Amino acid sequence: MERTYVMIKPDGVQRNLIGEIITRFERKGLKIVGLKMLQMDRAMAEKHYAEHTGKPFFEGLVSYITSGPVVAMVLEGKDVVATARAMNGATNPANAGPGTIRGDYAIEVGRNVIHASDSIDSANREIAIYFTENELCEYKKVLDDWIY
Ligand code: 3AN
Repeated sequence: MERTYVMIKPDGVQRNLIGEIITRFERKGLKIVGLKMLQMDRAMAEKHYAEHTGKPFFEGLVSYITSGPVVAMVLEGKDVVATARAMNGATNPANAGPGTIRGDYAIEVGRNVIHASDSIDSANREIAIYFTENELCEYKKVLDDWIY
């Protein structure tokens, strides 16, 4: 089953949105197979955002993402990479539709509350940054036959 990496960024934690955001993914029917809170350091941030190294917003991005704890999770389900991206909304909250997490809770692109992997390859790379194999849970829910 497909997996993706989702992270509630420091502003989401500071604004008491952890429960609200996790609830959205649970109610959608996606399965949480990994979950923890952590404080990212600079090395971790540079690894996560390696593709943005050298961009004008890179330093601001690193200091934002390391400014406080984040909530890291791995979600599993059919087409979960695309589904989590759609639920998050556009990177710039100004372009994120109502009903999406960024559309409902964010204004600034530099404070956009949530991250989700943009491809299966990115998901595999990002999951390995944050979770060891034994921190991810394989389990079956009684309703697995019709809900993920
Ligand atoms: P997404 O998180 O939607 O995949 P990316 O990967 O293009 O978007 O960007 C990663 C993060 O970098 C964004 N979530 C946002 O916090 C930040 N970011 C992207 N573009 C900008 C920008 N133009 N100005 C400030 N921050 C940006």
